[in-house]
Amino acid sequence: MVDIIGRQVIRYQRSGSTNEEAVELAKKGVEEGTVVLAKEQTRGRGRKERYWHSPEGGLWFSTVLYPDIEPSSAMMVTMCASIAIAQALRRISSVDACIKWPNDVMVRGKKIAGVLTEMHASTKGFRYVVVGIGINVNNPIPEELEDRAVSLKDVCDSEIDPEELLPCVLKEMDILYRMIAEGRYQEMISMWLDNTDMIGMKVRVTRECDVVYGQVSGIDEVGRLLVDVDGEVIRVVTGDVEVIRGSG
Ligand code: BT5
Repeated sequence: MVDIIGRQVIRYQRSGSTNEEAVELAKKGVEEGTVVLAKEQTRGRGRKERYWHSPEGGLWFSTVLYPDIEPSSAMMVTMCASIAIAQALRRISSVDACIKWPNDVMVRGKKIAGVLTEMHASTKGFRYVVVGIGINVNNPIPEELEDRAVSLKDVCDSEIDPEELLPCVLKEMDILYRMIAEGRYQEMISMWLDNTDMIGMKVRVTRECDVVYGQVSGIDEVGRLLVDVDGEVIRVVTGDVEVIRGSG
């Protein structure tokens, strides 16, 4: 039984983007925890308007939230989603899933899932937060993504019903979201750290203005990545972080 997340699930056969649908519902004040799911997306989105390949066979959905937290702690919501995915995947299929900052879930060094968080905040706080989750379950991975993406079917050698995975992810998210509401950020950070293998890895960080190289030393109290760059620890808020293979 869930408290908030997944109390209502709206299902589409096909949608442009479930995030787009969920944002529209959030603007109308739909019940918190409403999930919009599509079997197929025709305009699936990643961060920075990148595309998200989402044909039939995968699990593509978005959740509407109205968290009562400071906008500076927004990353907690994304963390809640990525931890939930990693834990659910392990629970349902025993795959070795780990999180790559900020929002990717990886299996065998390739991306199995991504999270896109879109929000509207004012000085008074959040009007809404929409958390979009895409998990490659049985969908084929196109050739151009084969070197960096993987599906659950590929790693398990058998098909898992996305509808079976959905309640597992929702249940995990529900527990973690309650932790956010109770201000248990430190516990969330510890769980995130338990689910990553990035600590100590050498990384390339592409920021808006430059590219820097360093070694991951942790994350801070609001989820920013800490990277040691020539003895100086920088905090990465946004940006793309690539692990330099062979490190760790
Ligand atoms: C993400 O962006 O990882 C966020 C993905 C969120 C998708 C969900 S599905 C439900 C909801 N509705 C939406 O429209 N979106 C959300 P980012 O970190 O920017 O990664 C995007 C990059 O991942 C692309 O540029 C590709 O290189 C790669 N990519 C595209 N499709 C992929 C897939 N199915 N699996 C793994 N990698 C993929």
